Amino acid sequence: MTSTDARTDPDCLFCRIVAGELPADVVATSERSVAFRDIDPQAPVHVLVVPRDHHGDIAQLAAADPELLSDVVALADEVAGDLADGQFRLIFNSGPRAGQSVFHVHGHVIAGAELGWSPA
Ligand code: D5M
Repeated sequence: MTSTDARTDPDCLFCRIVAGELPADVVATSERSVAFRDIDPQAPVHVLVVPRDHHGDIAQLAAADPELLSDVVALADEVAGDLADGQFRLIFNSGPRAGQSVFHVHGHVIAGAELGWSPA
C-alpha cells in the first residue's frame, strides 16, 4: 500500500488507535492529528503525534500532504507547551535501520528534561 491508496489501513496499529479501536493515553488532538503517550517512555514527556490519515513515513507524508505535516508539528509544539516547558525534541524515525517499528508516520515529542545527544 502506498500513502495515497487510502486514508486508513485496518491492519495499522496507529490507525486503530486514531479510530478509537485500541486504547491510548491521548493528551491532545487537532482536527487532523492525535497525540498520545508512548507506551515505552524514554523521557519524562514522551508523546507520539500521528496524523489521522495513514502515511508510512515522514517523507511520504511531506510529499503527499505538507499541510498535514505542519499540523503534526503544531500539535507537537502544543503538547510540549502543555506538558513541559515548551522546549522539545521531535524525532521521526524513518525506516527499520533508523528504528522505525510502526509504519504509520509519528513524531516522538521528547521533553521535560535536559536532553543528551547520543542517537547511535
Ligand atoms: O516508534 C514506535 C513507538 O510506538 C515506540 O516508541 C513504542 C510505541 N508504541 C507501540 N505500541 C504502542 C501503543 N499501543 N501505544 C502507545 N505507544 C506505542 P518507532 O519510531 O516506530 O520505533
